[in-house]
Amino acid sequence: FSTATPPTDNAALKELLTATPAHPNNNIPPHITERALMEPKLYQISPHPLYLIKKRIEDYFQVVGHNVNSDEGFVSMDSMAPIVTLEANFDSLLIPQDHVSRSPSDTYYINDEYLLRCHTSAHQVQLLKQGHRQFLCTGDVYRRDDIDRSHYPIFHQMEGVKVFDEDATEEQVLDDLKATLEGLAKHLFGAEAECRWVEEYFPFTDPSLELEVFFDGEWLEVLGCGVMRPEIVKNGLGKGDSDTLPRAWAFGLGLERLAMILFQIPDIRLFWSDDERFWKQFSEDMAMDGSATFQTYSKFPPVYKDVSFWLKKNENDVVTFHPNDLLDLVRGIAGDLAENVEMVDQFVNPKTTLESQCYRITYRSMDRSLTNEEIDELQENLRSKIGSALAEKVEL
Ligand code: FA5
Ligand code: MG
Repeated sequence: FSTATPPTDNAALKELLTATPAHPNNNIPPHITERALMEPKLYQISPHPLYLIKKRIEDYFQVVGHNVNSDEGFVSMDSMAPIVTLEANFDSLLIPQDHVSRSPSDTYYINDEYLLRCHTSAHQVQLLKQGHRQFLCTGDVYRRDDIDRSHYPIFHQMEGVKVFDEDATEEQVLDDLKATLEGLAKHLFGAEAECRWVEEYFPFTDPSLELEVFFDGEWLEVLGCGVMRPEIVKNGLGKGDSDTLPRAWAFGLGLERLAMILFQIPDIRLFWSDDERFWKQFSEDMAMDGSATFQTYSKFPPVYKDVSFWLKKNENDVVTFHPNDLLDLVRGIAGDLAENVEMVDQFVNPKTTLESQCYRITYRSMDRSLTNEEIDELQENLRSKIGSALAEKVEL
């Protein structure tokens, strides 16, 4: 196990993120670096909806203090830097070497030791080791992921962990977890909200579940949770050789998803808006009660553009292109004008066995009408970036 400790202050973060030449493993584009260095975090700015939802959740858990150590009640941690070791993000959670979340197509690596955390679970063991037994931990997390209205490469999670007495059974812990989170859903959305449990798999919990809430015509996944694997709890509690199995539950929830449901925010990009038509709809008193419905101030027309290319094979006859390679380019060029990207066509040439894929990009601004010229320019830019940055992986 590595003993490296990640930097905690912003200057050290910046140095690591912008080191030149970048480590060969570094796959972090500039638009991600920029946001990783942003201070304060969105959930620290009143009355941003992420600030409001975080306060409401802390209210439900009757948080006794922030960034402190306490024997009683839940403590809320919200200023842990987003750079963590591979050990913290994966190994300490028993995530196997071949798990897809370790792949550079899914996770943003800085070098072979550090990455941008892909979940707040990266802090579970660390916080247990510091002596915390009931805590919430909020932070910005990073993933190479889909482009649509509920996915964004930087989003915010809140982790919750509760350790039980040695004599608690797995069933008691699971029942407590479900009751706690069902209570949270009611606290946030009222008794009428439609929720359902879905069985899941996480390497670090067993059993594992996800909670979905019905929103805007579809089931939206809001959190993952489960009974922590005893080996992980043992490691965190420092009880390496005791015979009894320590029990704890853990959950990781998506703050954007919960805020979208609570305030009826239709698109995840809105959280990054600096438009006053967005900001003026929220106020500090909404942290405590009343549910407000967000008034969409615009639904400007979308512009659709398709791009298609052949997937090249490397010397071992394997395709190296991953759709997330394209999505990073789209985000880098179009920023928040990119609303959705989906593959609309796929074709394999029987003679060459090469595959071609066609992607449809939906461009739309949340604040204004787009002109054809500006989108043509973005699309042209994208094509040329595909030709250069992905030259080894695809052919236009
Ligand atoms: C996890 O990240 C686990 N660490 C959660 C967990 C914690 C399980 C503790 C067990 C114990 P998952 O990948 O499903 O799980 O993400 C958790 C939540 O983050 C999702 O339910 C969703 O609400 C949110 N989320 C995931 N990806 C995105 C994204 N790209 N944009 C916005 N929100 C996202
Ligand atoms: Mg999930």
